[in-house]
Amino acid sequence: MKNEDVAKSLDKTADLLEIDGADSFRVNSYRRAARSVKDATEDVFQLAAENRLTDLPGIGKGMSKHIQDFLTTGHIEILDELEAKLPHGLPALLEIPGMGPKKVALVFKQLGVGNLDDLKRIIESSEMAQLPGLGEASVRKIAEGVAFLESSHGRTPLGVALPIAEEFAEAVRSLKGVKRVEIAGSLRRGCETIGDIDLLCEAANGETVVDGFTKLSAARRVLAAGATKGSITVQVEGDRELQIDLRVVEADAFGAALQYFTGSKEHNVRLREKAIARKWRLNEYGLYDGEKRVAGKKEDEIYKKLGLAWVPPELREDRGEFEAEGSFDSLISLDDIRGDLHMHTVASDGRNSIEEMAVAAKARGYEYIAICDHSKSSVIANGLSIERMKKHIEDIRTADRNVKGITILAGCECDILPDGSMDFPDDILAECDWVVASIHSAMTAGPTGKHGATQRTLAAMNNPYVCAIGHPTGRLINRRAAMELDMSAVVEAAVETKTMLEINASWQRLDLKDNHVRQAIEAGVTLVIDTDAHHVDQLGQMPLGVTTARRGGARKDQVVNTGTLAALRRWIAAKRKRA
Ligand code: DGT
Ligand code: CA
Ligand code: CA
Ligand code: ZN
Repeated sequence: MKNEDVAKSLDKTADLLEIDGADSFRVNSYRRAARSVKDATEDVFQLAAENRLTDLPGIGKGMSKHIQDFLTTGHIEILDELEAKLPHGLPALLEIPGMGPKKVALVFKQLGVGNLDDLKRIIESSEMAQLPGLGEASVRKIAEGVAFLESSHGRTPLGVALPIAEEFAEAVRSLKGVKRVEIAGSLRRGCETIGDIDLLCEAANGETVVDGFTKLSAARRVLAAGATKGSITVQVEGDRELQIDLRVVEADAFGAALQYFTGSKEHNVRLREKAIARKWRLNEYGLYDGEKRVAGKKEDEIYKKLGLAWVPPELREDRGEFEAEGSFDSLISLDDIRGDLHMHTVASDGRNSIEEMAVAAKARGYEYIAICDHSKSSVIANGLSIERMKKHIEDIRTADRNVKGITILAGCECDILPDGSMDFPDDILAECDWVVASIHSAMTAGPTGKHGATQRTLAAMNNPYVCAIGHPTGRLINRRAAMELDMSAVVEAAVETKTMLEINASWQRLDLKDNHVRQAIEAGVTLVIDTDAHHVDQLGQMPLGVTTARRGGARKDQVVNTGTLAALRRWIAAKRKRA
């Protein structure tokens, strides 16, 4: 059990208490405790063993007892009571975008809604819109939320699936007789969500390898176990299960199998047509001229023999990769990244200090970073007032002098307000080296209705101090749909105003997404790939952003943080001078 598990149970208790109608003081005490446990740098087990749980902020004697109980028995009494009392389908309703505990409580108490099916029925009828405080607009939003949830159902975000896949690949690698393991499927292509994990291994003793695979302790259920293929499930995100397929192949077919099982299906169909055009055959065992295997051992040979350049997995979607001229050598890669220009510190809602972030970034080999804490309107994220921001800029300057070997830029993530103005006045922004502007509020409605988000974004880009737009569409993978944004207008204005667009590499966001990346670079936009790290560990999310950029076909020279600090400064100065 980890801090995360404890925090989840405390959060769930808060949710159910709120649905049950408990007073907000009590609800908040559980929420605060959950956050405190999640943010704790020490293991709760350790803290509990030393009777130090109450050292954590927001955890008093009573709460510490609940946590102790949970650690020893796996139960929190009050949570058990709530679960026994309330319908089992209620917590799932909280997953629906637009449904908070208050609304769940309302439909439960007034209309007896106890699960998703009940809710769908009630949405169809007119009853729901008549409830006090709901109305047609919010019912429509909830209906959209249900549809959104169902469309994403069963797919796991890339950032969740990848570490699981790597862990299992490593476990299979250590099984007897295994020569080589690769991740294939949508995961190798870097898709933003994953249906199942596909692993491929080279070994001669298929049956024993599959047997070892199905007996790994993290396996929850075994779906299939044969001589060359095994399927298991693992638990992810609460109660959901994620499938992992393992296929065992011989060395001579490994490249062909890797190509085949990487997909996509659409890409493979096109590739097979190329083989057929030469009167050859292509399958997961190799490329054949009659009975003769002309390629199979190595993946790139298959492409080469068909007269093609090897296609990076991220581009195998039949979105123009067969029509592309020349090789894909200039596609951006992780090694090209020289800095990270969006991260938070304890000054707003981050967990580490400026120095800690800088030292961690330096350890990753970066030459520069920008500290971008929240501006004053982001109240829940502890946004900085003007006075605090002034002091923060000084602190960043001091840290920059103290930490050698990396440049720390003074930046901010400034809110774009509902009317399109910036949350900080220009004179504060002018003191920053780098400004990311983001929308965090009023995401569904703006002053001009449907185009609110577009107008706000365009207004922000017109500010000479705004260097980049942060997470431009505001979507959260599987959780919240993108804002209604006229992306053509945004990319056009980005070029016109010399404003960069961010690929936010945070696993929940990946925003811009792949097809928007393509649209942006085709229009001539310069991109910046940032982690938006709130903790030193999250600096490690950069590969997800780079993968997204690769899926959009971005070259190194189209991403500003592959360049030198001097080039970055020139870019910023050029925009300021235009104004
Ligand atoms: P997913 O799991 O839904 O995120 O997507 P994939 O692409 O990983 O799909 P999956 O796991 O069903 O199959 C892995 C790869 O195997 C797929 O990308 C291409 C290949 N494959 C599977 N079934 C077929 C098929 O019927 N025809 C062809 N050409 N390829 C297939
Ligand atoms: Ca798959
Ligand atoms: Ca599969
Ligand atoms: Zn941020």
